[in-house]
Amino acid sequence: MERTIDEAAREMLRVAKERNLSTAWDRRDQQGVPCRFGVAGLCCRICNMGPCRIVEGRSPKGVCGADADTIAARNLLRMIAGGVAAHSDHGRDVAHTLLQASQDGDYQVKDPLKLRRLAYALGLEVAGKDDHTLAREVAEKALAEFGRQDGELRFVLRAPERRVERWRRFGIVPRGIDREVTEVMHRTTMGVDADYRNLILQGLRCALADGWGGSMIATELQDLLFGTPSPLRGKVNLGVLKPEMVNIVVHGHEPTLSEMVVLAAQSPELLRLAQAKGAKGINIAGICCTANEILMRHGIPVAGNFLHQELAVMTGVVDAMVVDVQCIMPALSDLVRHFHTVLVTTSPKAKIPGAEHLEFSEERALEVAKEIVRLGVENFSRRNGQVYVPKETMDLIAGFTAESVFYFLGGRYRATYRPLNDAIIDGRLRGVAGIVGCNNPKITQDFSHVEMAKELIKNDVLVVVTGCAAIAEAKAGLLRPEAAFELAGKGLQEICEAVGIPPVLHVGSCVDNSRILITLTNMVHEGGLGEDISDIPAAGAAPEWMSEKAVAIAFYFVASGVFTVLGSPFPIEGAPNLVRFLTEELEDVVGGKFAFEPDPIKAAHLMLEHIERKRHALKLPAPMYA
Ligand code: SF4
Ligand code: MSK
Repeated sequence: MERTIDEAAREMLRVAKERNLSTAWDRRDQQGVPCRFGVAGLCCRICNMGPCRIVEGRSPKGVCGADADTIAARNLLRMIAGGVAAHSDHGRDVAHTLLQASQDGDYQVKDPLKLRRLAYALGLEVAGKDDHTLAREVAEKALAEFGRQDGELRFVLRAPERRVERWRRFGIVPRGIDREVTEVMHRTTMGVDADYRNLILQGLRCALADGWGGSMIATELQDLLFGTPSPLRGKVNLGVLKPEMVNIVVHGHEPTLSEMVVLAAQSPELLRLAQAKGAKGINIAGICCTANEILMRHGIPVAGNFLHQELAVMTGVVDAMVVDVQCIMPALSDLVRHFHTVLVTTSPKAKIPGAEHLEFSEERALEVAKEIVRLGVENFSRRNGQVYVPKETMDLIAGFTAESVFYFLGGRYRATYRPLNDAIIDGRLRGVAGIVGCNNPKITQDFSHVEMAKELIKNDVLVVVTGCAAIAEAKAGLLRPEAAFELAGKGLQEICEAVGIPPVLHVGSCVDNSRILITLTNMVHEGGLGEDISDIPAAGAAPEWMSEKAVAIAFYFVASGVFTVLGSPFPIEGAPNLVRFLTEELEDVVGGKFAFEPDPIKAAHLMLEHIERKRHALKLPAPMYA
């Protein structure tokens, strides 16, 4: 199997081989054939009577009597809870930051209009309050959602009425974000819930507490604090690193830190210091979702996606890699020992042995960010001369949101979903699709993301992307408006040409998948495409997923009524009833279901078939350019 389709990554993998440096791909090979019990989901180690393994014919049940479906469902639920906890803890941190926002502080309200809209949606009295008073009230309301014991999460009520009714009917409206995570952990402990269907219902409720709770809080409050993105130009891939400049790579997830690093890098005092060290300036670049956050709002260049984190260090020009939380490989601390790079951890939640720890705090945000940037600048003169920076860069447009995409489609002064809905109704567009999620060294890097997107746009499906999928599409040039002429079907091409957008729209980081939920909801409200998200000709995919967060995302999309295809299955294949429930029967419950398909073209066709079925159910005409 080829390791990557990205030329820059190929070059760096050659460097790694020459210098005998280990990468995630090598360590993946060293793992050998994975444990078949782990792959099938048939290993349970939640109590000390075990660990138990289900072996057909020999031990069909664990010591307690739990069968394959129960064990695999419990394991899966714990993955969901892990993902929901990660996204939601991020959301909680942002709410804490919003509490600190003040007129003269490091954090201020950057989108007062959205603040008022959001305050209203949260049921707050808006009139007569200044921005910072209102921001504090919004932050307090948001924080209360985490510890809420009963009732329904506030943002859930933003979903179409039919959807909320369906969730109520099956008892899966999330009550409080922390409560749902806790309940998953309770139900999956020894001797509690043994019914795989009942377990999955709680998994759906917990995932909804992410998509319509923690992640949505993160996205919305980040927009308040750092500004709601709007379309802008940027660049991607390892060629954005500049040998003649101090390079500081920010990696992780929370813009609370990276926004301050971006600001600190503009400080005249640090720029002078950089010059004194012989550098031509300070270059900030991002990896993973932190990259997406600062790209979306400032056009800061992106060095790469998940599997680029080690490759960036190997260029020899990264003076500091600054990380906060999530998707940070502990391998980085071994790797930086071969280079002058300083690895800086900043969160008390994520320390890595061997890294320099400089704790970030919202109270001293800019001050700490300056200390971090100074570390990088000081380090510039310690470069040891072994430098290899690939030339590859690619232009892109990012910064689309539930608000801005359709502002564009509706023309400059008509923020409306009408043109999008009409394009689907008259068959110019077949529908919409979301491609999200990670890289995974088990799969050729970026291959599935890119091939799937090309197949969908060729068939007149407008594609939205987030997270590392978005960076993959960007590296392949699909986020350029020109890609529409090169690769899109005639209908999509006409739309892209009329409004000057790419055929693949970057809508943000992993927590920004909540923007897709709002987009789908707005499409329902605009009218003509049914009364629920599950009526829309739409589908989702995570072709290269690896993180528990991707499991949570996949579950909240399915729970919201979206047919979702994963490039590799959940670890449940040894549990046939559970597989059938998730891939067939679940559609009767929530209107969405899963499919597992490793071939990205076949997966795209599963999505297209689903879109066609939905068009048929809505009695829409055949696609205009079929
Ligand atoms: Fe084994 Fe049951 Fe304990 Fe799991 S909960 S380890 S199946 S005894
Ligand atoms: S960063 S969760 S590898 S998309 Fe959001 Fe990328 Fe997946 Fe992390």
